[in-house]
Amino acid sequence: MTTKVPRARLDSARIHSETSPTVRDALILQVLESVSSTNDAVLELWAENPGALLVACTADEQTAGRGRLDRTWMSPFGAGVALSLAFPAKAIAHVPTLIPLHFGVLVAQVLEACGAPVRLKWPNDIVMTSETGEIRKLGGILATKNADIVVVGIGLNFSLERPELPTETASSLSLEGFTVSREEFIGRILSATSELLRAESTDDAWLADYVNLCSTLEREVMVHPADGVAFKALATGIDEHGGLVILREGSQEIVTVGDIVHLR
Ligand code: BT5
Repeated sequence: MTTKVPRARLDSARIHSETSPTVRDALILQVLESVSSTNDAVLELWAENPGALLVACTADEQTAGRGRLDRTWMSPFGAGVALSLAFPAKAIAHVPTLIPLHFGVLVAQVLEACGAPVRLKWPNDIVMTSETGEIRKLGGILATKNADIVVVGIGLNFSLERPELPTETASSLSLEGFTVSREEFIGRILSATSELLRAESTDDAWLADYVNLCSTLEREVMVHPADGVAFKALATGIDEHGGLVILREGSQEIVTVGDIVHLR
């Protein structure tokens, strides 16, 4: 019989020590044991801290984590990162549809620095790809923007085991052979976010990084529009608003909302 070692709680002091000194002064960070959704908790924290540049909430477990279109996001205790960031909408020039793409790039760059090279699947998935092109989902991003505030939620599987994963195509960093500290990841994401907000840049050079990291391009895909019938197409690019450029029966179209299945 094997006895399982209980999973450790997030170490708040370690997260702080992993952030760069410039972030520490501007950051309000809440580390919770359990919460319904960090995207909701971060809004409460934001309301209590008017004027903050960056407010963040993370939790060891979410009991009602959300994906896009009100889908469920599984966050079993101590096995992943559920992290939500809130910052003033005026601190970022992007149109809302670009925000999850840009944070996808930050997540991929941070994971690369932590020794785990991942790729991105349009629009908001953090994935690993096999040599045969098979995709395994490790995480996702859920971003909302209104006139005053942007909330970016990042969900990432660190040590989830196979039975804990909701689909056959889901995976975790540990199942893929990578050991990454959750605290280091969170600390680095907070630092990268603060740098992005301080830069006040309208430069979209990062979009080239997205294109390089995106495993969806130059592939045949099945497009499942949010409100329509699925169809096959070739994914060829990303437009300036973060839409997926596709060739459908020889004509170019842009997909703005929906799900993509990679065919080969
Ligand atoms: C996403 O949605 O991938 C965005 C996930 C964002 C989660 C974060 S966690 C912190 C913050 N607080 C929240 O409440 N949410 C954010 P979407 O593309 O709609 O994918 C959702 C689908 O992924 C589900 O329908 C499942 O099929 C699958 N899924 C759910 N949990 C998963 C997990 N842990 N790993 C891999 N796939 C998962």
